[in-house]
Amino acid sequence: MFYHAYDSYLKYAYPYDELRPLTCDGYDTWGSYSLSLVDAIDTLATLGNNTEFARVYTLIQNLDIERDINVSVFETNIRVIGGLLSAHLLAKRMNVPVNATWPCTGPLLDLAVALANKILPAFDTATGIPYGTVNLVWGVPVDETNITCTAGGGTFLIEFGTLSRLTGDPVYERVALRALKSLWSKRSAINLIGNHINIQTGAWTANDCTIGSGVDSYFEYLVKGAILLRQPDLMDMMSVYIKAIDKHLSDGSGWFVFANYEQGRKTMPLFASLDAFYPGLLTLVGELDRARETLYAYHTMWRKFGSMPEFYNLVQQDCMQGREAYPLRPEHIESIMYLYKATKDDTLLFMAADIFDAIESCCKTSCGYTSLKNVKDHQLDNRMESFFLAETIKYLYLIFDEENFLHSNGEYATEHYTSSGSCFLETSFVYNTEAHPIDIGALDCCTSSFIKEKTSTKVDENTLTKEQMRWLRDSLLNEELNGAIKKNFSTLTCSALAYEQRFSIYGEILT
Ligand code: DMJ
Repeated sequence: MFYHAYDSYLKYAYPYDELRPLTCDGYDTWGSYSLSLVDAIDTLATLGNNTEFARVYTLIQNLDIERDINVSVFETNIRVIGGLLSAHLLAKRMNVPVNATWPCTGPLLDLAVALANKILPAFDTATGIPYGTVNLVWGVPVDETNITCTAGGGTFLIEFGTLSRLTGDPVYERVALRALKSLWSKRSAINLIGNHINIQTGAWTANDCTIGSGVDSYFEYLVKGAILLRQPDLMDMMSVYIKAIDKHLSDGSGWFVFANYEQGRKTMPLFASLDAFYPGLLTLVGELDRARETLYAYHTMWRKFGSMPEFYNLVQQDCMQGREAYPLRPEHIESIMYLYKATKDDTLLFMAADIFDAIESCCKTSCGYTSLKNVKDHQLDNRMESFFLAETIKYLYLIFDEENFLHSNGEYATEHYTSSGSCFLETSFVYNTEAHPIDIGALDCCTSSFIKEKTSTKVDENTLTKEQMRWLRDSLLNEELNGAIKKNFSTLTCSALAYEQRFSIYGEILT
């Protein structure tokens, strides 16, 4: 499956962002980054393809990011910066020559930093929640909207935390945390949040709370940020949200619907395909029975359609009109992977096989795999989003490759020697929301080198900014917490809908 999709992209679409699998050509979608290549490079590592990984590793170092083009801050972060960071961290395992200061330096890390610097101006808002778009040359466009979705504001900590911990520059982690915490501060008295927010005033402009579309990866990054950066307070926040979600969004039988964030009144009886990441999140926080209940409910949807519609009305028992598509999304398979990893329940393998078979028989074309326009008649669309290579296939593969290095849960490690001592890599990975794995050990490796370097030169307050000193102290504290937090959590997802489309679905738009 992977090579049919990937080779077709290379043959028909590269250097465009995406493949069109019906017309067998390519086009740019998210910023002319050759996006599918950047999104797919770590899937090559997952499959153990050293030669192709090395070829792509060299190729993407030349990505031109000095272009007068408007790009999505969210998508650039999760797909491009996430992909670059992951490839950077996997380079040594894939036998790409790295220098003595790797993983704290490297060409793809430099590129990720340069790209992050291009989107940093987006965070300069009254709330700290970023704008949705930047121009790679000019910064935030003058006419850029002040409205962003919750996920668009709160899905940066994995990538930006990684940048800070690898480079020693706290600015990235700081802005990402500020945005996350700013969203937290806007929760209602019943601990729910809205769907879209004004980033200058902090007022919610779409009042429906959901676990999925427009919100999903905000929740995901609280959990994964807590794990990756050892910040228990983020996990505490998610615990509060989980209770409120259970109370107000749950229908009591595994499904979650939309509810008004202030009163908790249920507003729309809709399932959205992005909801399907949630059993994975419940697995990560140790709620296995509840994860299973919801995942089984969602699998009935898969069995009904041989795919999942973008939106389904649980009362009418039908797809929402105009939202019947299946764009090859990964969320359901992602949750299956987490739950299987945690339980080894064979039933989940059969579910994964269902998904593989359906995609193989319904979505395969002579030049790739294509989205379904309508899950009811399996009419084909002409799009293979890059996340099919980055996520859907990776998670599917990982379910059936139980010995894969990415499954490491601390029982395996490789020792890495640096000028400040040795550290351990590949003990455990956290996936960003685009399924790009981040090696937790690499962050510790660079953080401790940075700390040793700074402390051995007897840093006085004058050589570091206050912010750097605070960050250093926090990092040292986190090092201590390192041993204390033993839970093995690990994954998961922002929707790729245009804002206008979202506005048309969510009932309550305030301006
Ligand atoms: C991906 O880009 C990411 O998983 C994101 O968080 C949600 N949308 C797609 C997959 O559905």
